[in-house]
Amino acid sequence: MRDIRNIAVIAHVDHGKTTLVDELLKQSGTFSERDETEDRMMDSNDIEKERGITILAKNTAIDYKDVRINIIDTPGHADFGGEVERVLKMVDSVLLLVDAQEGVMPQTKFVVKKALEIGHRPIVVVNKIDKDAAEPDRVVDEVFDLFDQMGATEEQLEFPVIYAAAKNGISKLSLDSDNETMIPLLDMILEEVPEPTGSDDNGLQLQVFTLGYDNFIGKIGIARIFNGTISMGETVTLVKADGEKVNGRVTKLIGFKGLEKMDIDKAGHGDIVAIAGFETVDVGDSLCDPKNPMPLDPLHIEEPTLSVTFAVNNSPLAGTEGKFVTSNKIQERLDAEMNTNIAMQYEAKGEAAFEVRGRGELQITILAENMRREGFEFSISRPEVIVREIDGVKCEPFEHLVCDVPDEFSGSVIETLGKRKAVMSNMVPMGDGSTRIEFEIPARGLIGYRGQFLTDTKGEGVMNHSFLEFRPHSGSVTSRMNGALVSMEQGESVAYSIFNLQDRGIMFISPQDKVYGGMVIGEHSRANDLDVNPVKAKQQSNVRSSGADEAIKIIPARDMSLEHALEWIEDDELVEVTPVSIRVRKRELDPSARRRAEKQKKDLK
Ligand SMILES: Nc1nc2c(ncn2[C@@H]2O[C@H](COP(=O)(O)OP(=O)(O)OP(=O)(O)O)[C@@H](O)[C@H]2O)c(=O)[nH]1
Ligand SMILES: [Mg+2]
Repeated sequence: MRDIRNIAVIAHVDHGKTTLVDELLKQSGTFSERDETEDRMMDSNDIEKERGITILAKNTAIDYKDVRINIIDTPGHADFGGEVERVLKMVDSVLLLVDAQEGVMPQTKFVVKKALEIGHRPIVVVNKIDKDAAEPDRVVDEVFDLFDQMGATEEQLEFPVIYAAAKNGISKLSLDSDNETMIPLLDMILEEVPEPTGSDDNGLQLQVFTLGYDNFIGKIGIARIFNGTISMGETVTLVKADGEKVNGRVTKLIGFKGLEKMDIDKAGHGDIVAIAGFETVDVGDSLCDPKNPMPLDPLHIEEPTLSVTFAVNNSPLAGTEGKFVTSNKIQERLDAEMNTNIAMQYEAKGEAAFEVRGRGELQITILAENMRREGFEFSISRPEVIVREIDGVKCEPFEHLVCDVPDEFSGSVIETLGKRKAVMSNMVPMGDGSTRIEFEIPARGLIGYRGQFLTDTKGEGVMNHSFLEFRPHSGSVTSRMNGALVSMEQGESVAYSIFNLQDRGIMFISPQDKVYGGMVIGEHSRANDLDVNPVKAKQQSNVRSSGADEAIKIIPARDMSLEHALEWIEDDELVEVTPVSIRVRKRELDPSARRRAEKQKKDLK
């Protein structure tokens, strides 16, 4: 069988993984002259394209000097760390990208820890050396120190280094080289990445690391073959994580090259292929030789840290905008999600609600965003951290937070974070008028913080965080300072009322928006909630008004995106999500019930 190398590309968010894969695809001659190529080709789904981030790990393959190189591009955002964890076992080495200016960031630490644990010896790619403020030597030192802290072996500490400007298609072994291609990196992959172990002569052992779906052929498992061969039409044994075994026939065997998929007849150990014919296949399952089924260890993924409740929408506008609104439909959709995404979990809570657990707000928002695009309607509660009992002690997730802020704002950032129980662990001037401040903070303290951070730094700060560990519960943290403006009427909002209300705070609605009693239509400038009437029209009088007071000026409403709304809400509020709208509402729509609930809560304290 052919010569193979398997690698994953891992890094902190935006350090250039997908861009690097583009260049490897282009420069290995995978495309013909006529093929049109675009940027970040592997970011193929709509939300990935819109946001310019990778969400799902995806594999591709290139042929270079007669060697097949299978490459898995992974997401860098901390919320999708589960995707990275599960592919690390499928490869024999990793390309660890580090931005030549930003250096080691929270998610760099996370992916390095996981890669070293598995025993990989990473190839370190110092990327973006074209940046003016690049300091490649400093970054290599940082990476060395990080490996050392993470308990790297001697061999892992002697990692190969290569410098790159992926955007320009350049890689070089030393900074003074004038090479203008990716060839040095491609050669390094052939030299440094170990060949797959195992043999074609052994019984089949293959593990599924991601799932696909095709309308014609059904569920597809994308898998690495660790031992043996697999052929089209062959009967093999599917072994599930719980040990259950089912025999089935391979109805389709698919190979990868570049962005193409093609039918193949046979594949051998070390290769990555897609297989159809097993409707019950899940991530982590093995396919084995029916004569002697020896499944591979199930994939272990770190537990979720955050939960929210997805519930059937019961607002007065329920069912008017969505296609799928029932509890059954929502549950089916969540089942489908958890099948392919082993970093998420859900549990039914009563009749019409589901507690969905994930790694962070973005992961949960992306699921919700996908669902609304598919026509779902539902409500989401405020994210809560998952508390775990460890040795009899109540523990909560802590995060490592790195803030890069212009010097003049560092004081206010430290102060606000202090109230959220963050402890500063490091502070260094970055030389360009900004400071890098590192904190350890309970994940709870980060909920809803991003908006505040952007305000505190006039939009110039950059913050990044990544899961650290579970630690003993750290006491209460401050939450939203402002109350809500709550509608007391149902109907369509009127420009005249909004004009009169906008002195009271920041509006979330525009004239002619649908509103209902209990819906939150804005943020009050004070701490308490205020019931207001946004549907009241101007009193008609017989006296003709002078033209002047008709030209009222409406301040544009704050754009409540799903993310924004989720960050903003408190425990007594919900976000109503439909394919058309994102609305914020009180859990209790009825004002007197709301007051009673509030009073009860105060009495309990
Ligand atoms: N200056 C410079 N910019 C680069 C380079 N490589 C990538 N970029 C830019 O960095 C940004 C992020 O690139 P991506 O390839 O999407 O990064 P990524 O690591 O795949 O990001 P995630 O998948 O979201 O973690 C894009 O705007 C790229 O154009 C480089 O070598 N130099
Ligand atoms: Mg990417």
